[in-house]
Amino acid sequence: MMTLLITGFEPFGGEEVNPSWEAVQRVRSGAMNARIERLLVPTTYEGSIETVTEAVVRLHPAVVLMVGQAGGRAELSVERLAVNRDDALAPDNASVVHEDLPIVDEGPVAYFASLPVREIVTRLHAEGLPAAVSNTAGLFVCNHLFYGVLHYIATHCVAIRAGFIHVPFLPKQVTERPGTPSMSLEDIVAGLQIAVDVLAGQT
Ligand code: PCA
Repeated sequence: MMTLLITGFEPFGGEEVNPSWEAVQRVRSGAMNARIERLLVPTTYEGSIETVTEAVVRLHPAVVLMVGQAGGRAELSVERLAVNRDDALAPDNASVVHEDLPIVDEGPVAYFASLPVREIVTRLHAEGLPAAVSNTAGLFVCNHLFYGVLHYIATHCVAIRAGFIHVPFLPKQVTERPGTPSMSLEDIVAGLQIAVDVLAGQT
């Protein structure tokens, strides 16, 4: 039985919900041979990577799928790349701001996601969901976690595949933001479920 670890983030930036965690809680194990473990990650530079790597040590997952909110994006973004840089004006949930800092001193410039990003996007399109391969997960806590987990995997020589999907705001988050895109929780959950099914089917 393979374990798939799927993570979502706490609300941040004054929001009451984070669609990533709302959706992650509703994703089900897609295949008979797959077990899903769900994990809530703090939206902080400090501790977010460790929260996930501790769960990796405890659960020995074959796949780690991290999910975060990308307010303003209209589609499910399957991230291709994590870069070794924090640089955001926004404070994290511990009121910490990181301006132009490496995540890992002397670490590689970037890591590719080790998931079939193109195949996941193709499957999402086939099910009628707006989705795209994205080449930037931003330079805030999501990219920080994504890079940190890929670096952990690379430096600990563990055979784990890992990737990141950014999801849009929920409709209730944009009621007072005219023109800002959103996606229903139902569609976000359906999209994550497809990604999980692709990954469970491959391992
Ligand atoms: N999105 C933020 C951090 C937490 C989240 O859900 C980001 O894109 O960096």
